[in-house]
Amino acid sequence: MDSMALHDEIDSFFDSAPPLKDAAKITDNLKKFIESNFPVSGEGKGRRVVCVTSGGTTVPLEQRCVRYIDNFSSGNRGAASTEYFIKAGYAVIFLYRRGTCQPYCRSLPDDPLLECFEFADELDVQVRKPYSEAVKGAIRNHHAAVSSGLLLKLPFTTIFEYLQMLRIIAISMRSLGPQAMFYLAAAVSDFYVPWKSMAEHKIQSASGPLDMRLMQVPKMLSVLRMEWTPMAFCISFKLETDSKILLEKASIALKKYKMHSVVANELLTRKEEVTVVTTDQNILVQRDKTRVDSDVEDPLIGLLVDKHSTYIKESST
Ligand code: PAZ
Repeated sequence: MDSMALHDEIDSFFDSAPPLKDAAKITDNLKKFIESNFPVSGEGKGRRVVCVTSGGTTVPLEQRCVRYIDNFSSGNRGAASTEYFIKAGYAVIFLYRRGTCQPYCRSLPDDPLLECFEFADELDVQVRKPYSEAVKGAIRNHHAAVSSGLLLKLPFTTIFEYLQMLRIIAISMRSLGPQAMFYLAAAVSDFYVPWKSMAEHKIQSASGPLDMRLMQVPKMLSVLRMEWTPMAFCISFKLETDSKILLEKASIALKKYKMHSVVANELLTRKEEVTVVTTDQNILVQRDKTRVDSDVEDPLIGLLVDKHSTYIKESST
């Protein structure tokens, strides 16, 4: 597709999308967050800022949405990566799907409120002993990250919200130059129903089998990379279930969208290993299997932070 046709598709996606609620508030919060980590008066010096996207986007089938198409993403990758970026000194804009895994909460049970707490007496609630350390750790680390201005959490649900928010974030991060990074781990829908051709009310089953045409979601990666935030260091992800095509597809995405690296992963082994695909090499990154509590995000973020440092150095010469 030529660039003009892509721009037309992108414009028509945004023009017809339901307007984002709270867009002005989100823009204002982003401005404050970026300014506090990278002051305009700081002569180009400040903290690096990464936008981590996490979890899957939904595709509504009705405007007053009863049904939607969803995907498998748990948000574990984005939540874990956020913790390691903050540990490495980054400020993180965490663009996440509502209800998915949150930073510092990975060691809590799925239903922490009911599982972790009990009545101490008739009135007071206390943490149950087996969860005491996990709960204290989650509260301590989460509060520290948010209150020291290192973590800004922005939730989305639909593909419409996600792409509108990503664009606002990218444009807000433009002033950071090469200190900005995108780590695009969200599982973004490839197909959607345009808002204008979507049924307003609940689709009726009495009308017989459902025949619905889904349009392709315009690929915005190249526009993010070349126009919204042209100096940022950009990492995208490629997920496949067929290992035979994974690296080839990642390498195509690297070139097509001019990413700095593409992290390739397979559905079943994604928690064990990933391959970082760059223009000159493919680097296999694995979880430390000698430790039960290790994860692949730890070495992965270490590697990407080093690559980002090299990129910043090269950009300034
Ligand atoms: O969210 P999660 O931890 O369950 O899975 C992470 C992932 C597989 C969604 C991510 O690593 C990824 O590959 N995201 C991009 C998916 C895609 O190709 O659209």
